[in-house]
Amino acid sequence: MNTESGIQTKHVRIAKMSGVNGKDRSVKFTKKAMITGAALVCVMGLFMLFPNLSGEAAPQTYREEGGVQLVGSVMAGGRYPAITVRAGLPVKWTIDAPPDAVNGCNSRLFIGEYGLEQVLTPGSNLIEFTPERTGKFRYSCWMGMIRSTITVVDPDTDMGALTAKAALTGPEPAAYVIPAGEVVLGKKQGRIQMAALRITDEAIEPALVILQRGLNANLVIENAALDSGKDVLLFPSYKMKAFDAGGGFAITVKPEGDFQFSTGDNALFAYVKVVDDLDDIDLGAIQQEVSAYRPLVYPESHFR
Ligand SMILES: [Cu+2]
Repeated sequence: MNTESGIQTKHVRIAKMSGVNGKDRSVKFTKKAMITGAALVCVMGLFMLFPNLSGEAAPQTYREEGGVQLVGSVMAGGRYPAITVRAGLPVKWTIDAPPDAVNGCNSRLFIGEYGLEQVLTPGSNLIEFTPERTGKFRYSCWMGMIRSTITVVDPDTDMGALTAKAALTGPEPAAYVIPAGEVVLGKKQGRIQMAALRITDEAIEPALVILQRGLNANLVIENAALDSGKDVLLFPSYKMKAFDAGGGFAITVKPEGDFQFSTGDNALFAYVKVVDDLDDIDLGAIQQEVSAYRPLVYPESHFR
């Protein structure tokens, strides 16, 4: 293969910003010149991602710890999760919101029974209350359009069966913080944008990708990992798996909303932030948002 068609790497300092600790630090951007079309077809698996519009709310996870009921659920764009808890014990309810699930309609939820208002942001959201009386209580978004229920059962109900079932079918938070220090921006070339990444055994580099909304994007992802668990990439927002055909992945997507992706072994995660204008971004805010985002592990059955 023509050596001139290989990947060139250069590090460009393009921004100075204020770090989280208040000190100025420079952000390193990795930009790689793109591979020619011929080389791409030679070595990489080509994948097109199409949005999955039907988000289903997963069942809850449940366990008790120190007299507190710990409930976990994952929300979908058009649906709130229904939960079941026991009366008399305090509840700590974590709602994990996938990046594409929060919108103007569902971002504020009201629980009338407990007089609670909660703002939901992508990532982990904690709601605390103590249910005193049994029954089925409705909660909804601020407009009353999206509704779901909190079912409060008798204190002596066995919650075991519920828990076991949920563990098999629901996405669960991963113990992983996406490293947002290094960033790659989509590079506009006419009517497409491109970004080059690399997978090693330690990380997806960079793990933060910023793309412009609605503009077709080519993600060229080199696979330099030795571990075969990195030969598959998972795109849960698209219910899609991509396979390394040798050398890496070439992913085409028309991004409409943020999404995460991970290696097939769910050991490494990356985040794609989608913005209206690549030339007008608040990088520090995006890095903070992505650092706080808790990635989700989806069950095998989620993918086509
Ligand atoms: Cu609403």
